[in-house]
Amino acid sequence: MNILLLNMPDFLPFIAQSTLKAPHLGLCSIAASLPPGHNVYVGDLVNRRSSVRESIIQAVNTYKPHLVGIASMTFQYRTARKIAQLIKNNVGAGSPRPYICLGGYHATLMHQEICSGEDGELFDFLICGEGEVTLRELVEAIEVGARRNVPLQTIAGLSYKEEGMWRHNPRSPLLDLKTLPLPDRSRRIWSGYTYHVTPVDTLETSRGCTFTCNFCSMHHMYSTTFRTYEIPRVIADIENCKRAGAGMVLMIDDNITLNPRRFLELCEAIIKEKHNDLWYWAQVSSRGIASVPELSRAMAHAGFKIVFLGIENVSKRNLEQLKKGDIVEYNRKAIRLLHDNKVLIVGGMIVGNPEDTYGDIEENFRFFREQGVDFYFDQILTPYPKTGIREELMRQGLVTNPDDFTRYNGFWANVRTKHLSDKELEFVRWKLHREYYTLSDPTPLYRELMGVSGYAFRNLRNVWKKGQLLFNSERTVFEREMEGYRRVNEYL
Ligand code: B12
Ligand code: SF4
Repeated sequence: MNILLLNMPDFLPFIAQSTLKAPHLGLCSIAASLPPGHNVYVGDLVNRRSSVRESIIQAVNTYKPHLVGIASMTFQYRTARKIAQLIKNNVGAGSPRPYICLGGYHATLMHQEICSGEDGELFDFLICGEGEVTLRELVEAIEVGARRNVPLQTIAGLSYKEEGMWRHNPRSPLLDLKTLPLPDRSRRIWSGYTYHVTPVDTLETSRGCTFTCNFCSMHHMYSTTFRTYEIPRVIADIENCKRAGAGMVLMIDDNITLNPRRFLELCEAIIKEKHNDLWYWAQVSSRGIASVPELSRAMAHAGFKIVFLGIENVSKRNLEQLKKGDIVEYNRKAIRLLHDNKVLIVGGMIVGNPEDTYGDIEENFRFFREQGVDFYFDQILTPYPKTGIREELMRQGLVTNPDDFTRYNGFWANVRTKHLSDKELEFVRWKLHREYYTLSDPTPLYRELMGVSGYAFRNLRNVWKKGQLLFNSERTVFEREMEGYRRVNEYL
């Protein structure tokens, strides 16, 4: 049987399409778990953004899939449904239409809603939660030729149609990670995954997180659990990334610092096995970094040059609202420890909390500047489906866009605060980002590490951005920029 697994191309509008093209790991993990004897092809559309339609048509005509699996986050779902439609209507004339199966975050959160509406016509199957075992069982059930006849109702995590009606089987228990084979990266049909020009790959060392931040979609996937891979398995996967040509590896765990001692052990193993010739990136928590001071040093030696640090907010009231706990002091300590060891920081900031005024939002930018955070990843609080914060904001009448999920990526405002409209929130975030980050001097660590060329590049951009304001009002420049971003993820 031929199986084509596709990941959606949609990306964050403000990140230039060429900056980061990181491959989807879940599909390679699923590919490795499928029964032997099938032809499995993984097509990640992140590096086909300029030719999505042609690439799909070509892939379907070349590989003639019997089953197409589509992976989609919530904001990518519009593209996912268009691709399902394209395959259903146009492709493979003369050969039987492939089964189409949707998986990933949006399917997991919204399978009931998708199947009960018109979109139920677009898909043959939906899979909730982890896909490795459920898709394997589905493939066995529909295997062409072999006719093994596994009844669909026994496949945990599967939604399927019976006599035209959708049925939703109970979710499967969380997988024992020890049973999962290493991801199979050799199944990728397109190459060219890069961070700027460096070849990049992804790997995971754990799944899940035991915290309960109420803006996070994690809990519907893994509940509040934390499962880890054995360290030798992670090292073997790093070797596979190297073999696949990676110069940089993104460790895509939700919270790799949940057990900081284990992360320390992993860094030591990377050093011992001499894999610290790669660049690594991870999402880290300030609590984890601050609680084991020697961790930052080990990370630096292991090759972590840059990390994403969930700083989120400087206001205790907002942190409380986000169910994040009081992490302000941890944030300060973590920034210092990472910088002492010359690890650059992308700071995550969430603005647009119910009580936020202009001044509250500016306080966050000021904090980032004072603390010397190197890059700002400022997002607007997003009411992702089925999250606690969505319910809370809906109850308070603060969700201004409950339905158009294409805008659910942290960049657009889908909420208002008690003091700022959604439009104003977008403007305030844009204005402060320019003032405090884009137009500011690079941090001392950035200058030291990036040398004259990095510094000059940032300054050139700053001069250009300042120049725009000589002839136009701030509002005009803002509107123009946003107009450009609106079209970024329109592919089909
Ligand atoms: C790594 C990551 C990123 C990386 C992506 C790099 C990359 N190419 O992998 C970066 C930092 C760029 C990123 C950005 C964003 N991310 Co992100 N990201 C993650 C993270 C931490 C891990 C994803 C991952 O690879 N997991 C490991 C693999 C093995 O699991 P998986 O992808 O879930 O796949 C499994 C199942 O979902 C399922 N499955 C998946 N696809 C399919 C398809 C089929 C056919 C089947 C059957 C099954 C199936 O089976 C897989 C194996 O078990 C998740 C949180 C999480 N743990 O999932 C958030 C997460 C996916 N991101 C999220 C969001 C919102 C974003 C952003 C929109 C904004 C933001 N806040 O950062 C941007 C969007 C940019 C983009 N297009 O990628 C949300 C999605 C919420 C939602 N409702 O859609 C999550 C869940 C974070 C959260 N805590 O809420 N992200
Ligand atoms: S710490 Fe991160 S992964 Fe864990 S619940 Fe909070 S936002 Fe989600």
